[in-house]
Amino acid sequence: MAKFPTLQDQLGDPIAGNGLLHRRFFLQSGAAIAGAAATLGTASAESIGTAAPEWTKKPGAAFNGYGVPSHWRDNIQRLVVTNAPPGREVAGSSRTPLEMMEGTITPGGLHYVRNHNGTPDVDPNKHELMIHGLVRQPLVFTLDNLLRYPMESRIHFVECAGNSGAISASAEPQQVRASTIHGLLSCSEWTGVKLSTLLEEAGLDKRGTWILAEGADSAAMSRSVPVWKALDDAMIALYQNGEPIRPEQGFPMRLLLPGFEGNTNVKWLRRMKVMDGPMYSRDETSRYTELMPDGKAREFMLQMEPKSLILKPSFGINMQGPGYYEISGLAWSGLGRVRRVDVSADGGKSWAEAALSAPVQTKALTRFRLPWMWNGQPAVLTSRTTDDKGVVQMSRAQWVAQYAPRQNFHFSAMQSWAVDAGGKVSNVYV
Ligand SMILES: Nc1nc2c(c(=O)[nH]1)N[C@H]1C(S)=C(S)[C@@H](COP(=O)(O)O)O[C@H]1N2
Ligand SMILES: [Mo]
Repeated sequence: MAKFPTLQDQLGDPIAGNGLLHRRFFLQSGAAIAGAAATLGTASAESIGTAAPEWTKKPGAAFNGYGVPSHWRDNIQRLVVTNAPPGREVAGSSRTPLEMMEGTITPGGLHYVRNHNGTPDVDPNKHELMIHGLVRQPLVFTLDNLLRYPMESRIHFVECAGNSGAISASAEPQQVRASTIHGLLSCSEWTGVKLSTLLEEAGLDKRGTWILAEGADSAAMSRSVPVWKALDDAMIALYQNGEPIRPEQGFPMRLLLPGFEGNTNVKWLRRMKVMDGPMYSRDETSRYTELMPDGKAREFMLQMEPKSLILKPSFGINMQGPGYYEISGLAWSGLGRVRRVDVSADGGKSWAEAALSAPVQTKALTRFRLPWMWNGQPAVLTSRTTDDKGVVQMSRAQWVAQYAPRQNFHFSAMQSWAVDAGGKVSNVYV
């Protein structure tokens, strides 16, 4: 008699410590996956048939102009964090609830927000973008002008230079959700005009090596951007996930510098001045540099390093007893594409390569997954990514050793989560 393969047959034996299984489970045909999933289901339905609930028997809600998420999930909210003095709460951030989400795209309403002086209410009919300095002809664009240029769409993450740092740099691991630590990170499909198109029209002077980008908010946030980046993949973004860019992301236009630290992605962009060197503006001298052990500071660390993060499980997302689980998380690199993600369940002693969910795009969040048969014993989960430039994510100890004490910008080290025998997940340093 033919014997159906059991879940264990399909999953195979663990390939790394504490029950990590081979990623091929996710690469196999749907049949194998269906077989495994069925084992988590039950044999009889309670809501289909005579006991069917109310909503199956009467008309549903009417149409509306702009939909909102299910009220059953209205606990999925950005986490507002501000250390500003009373009355100055518009300076601070709200963080994307990464551990409550799936896939890789951040809906507009959950994109993290980092503001230095609040979100301005910019009138798109009055806003202007000026390109001047070392150019043949200074140009001023309105939104309507820009909308007539050729556009392109690309999926990219934006990550704050301060992401992960303040909390990960603390001496003791803090017991907070992944998004409290790492939630200054989001990923969208951005649509707009290539900056190189506008710079070509203005006519770049050969002496132009840097461009000062300035926002129209009352912080007048400004950062110097190297010309090579402006001519490479920089965009004046006008749309975010298909809708006009949200006010909090820079409506009506922002500078998008894929893979560069968040602060260089100037929102409510009003001016770009071509110069023969960096401006050393307040926003780039008061922050975003790293003090080295020898007392010198590292400046213009513009590209975000490869990074990965397990979200399921993570602090607050506990295990529901021994058995089959999918470990899942996000990986990204400001230098290019994610090439691989390795996962450990024994604090880095042994590793298994995770499956990457397609498409894997450059400077975009990438979802990784790995099957895990948890035997109910304590485990320490960690992930480590390598990008297509061959750069490998650092351990916390390696990262900290690069700098003088208490540095916390551009923190890109590995995050570890301990699982205790009861399935409770906590933040640990390994
Ligand atoms: N004009 C302006 N641009 C700005 C900021 C700002 O306060 N004003 N904050 C910067 C910082 S520090 C970051 S991390 C990103 C955040 O982008 P987001 O709010 O769309 O997530 O915007 C950058 N651009
Ligand atoms: Mo930032």
